[in-house]
Amino acid sequence: TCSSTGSVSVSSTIRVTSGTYDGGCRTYNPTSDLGSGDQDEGQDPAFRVENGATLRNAILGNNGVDGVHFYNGGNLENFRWTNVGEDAFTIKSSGTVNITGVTGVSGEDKFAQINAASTLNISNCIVDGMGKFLRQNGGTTFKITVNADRCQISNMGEGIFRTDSSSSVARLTNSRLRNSGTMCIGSWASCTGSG
Ligand code: DGU
Ligand code: CA
Ligand code: CA
Ligand code: CA
Repeated sequence: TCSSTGSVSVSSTIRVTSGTYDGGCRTYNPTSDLGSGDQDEGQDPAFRVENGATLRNAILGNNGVDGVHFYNGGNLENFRWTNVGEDAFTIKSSGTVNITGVTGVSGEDKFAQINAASTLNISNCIVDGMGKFLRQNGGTTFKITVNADRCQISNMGEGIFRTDSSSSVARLTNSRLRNSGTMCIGSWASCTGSG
């Protein structure tokens, strides 16, 4: 996990469209141009990762705005949300998203928001203090597949995995849970996990 090596202000979304963007463990501070980090749904993300590209080694500062958006798959490694904003990350279009070595704290509602049929592999995560770990967009029935492994999840007001789709699948393995609410909420085809 990074110790901050300096800070950068972000007044428009940083797009990672190919290869690897290495943040050098700098702290990225969104300006109010992107949003205020509250529950407003109209905010922009700090980063947008696309087409299998990789974002690594960065800290999102105290204004979490709409976090990180993924289009057509992508990778996130060694990343910290200092203060999760509207949500921490969103899968906006189909693909496989691989996330490892991440910490996110102090959200109000969701850590992960899944808005398209996709596979999410997330490992070595620490998530503390928000409503839920993951939400498939309310009212949607496409299939998502979620594999969460070696995560530490604590202080979720509602729970861990929530969907309205009866074709979606989620599992949590090798993880530690404390005050993490209900494991599986909604109509999952399969949902398993324990601390
Ligand atoms: O359907 O799409 O909260 O991506 C309504 C909206 C809402 C999303 C979601 C998100 O569900 O804005 O953060
Ligand atoms: Ca939202
Ligand atoms: Ca959002
Ligand atoms: Ca917050």
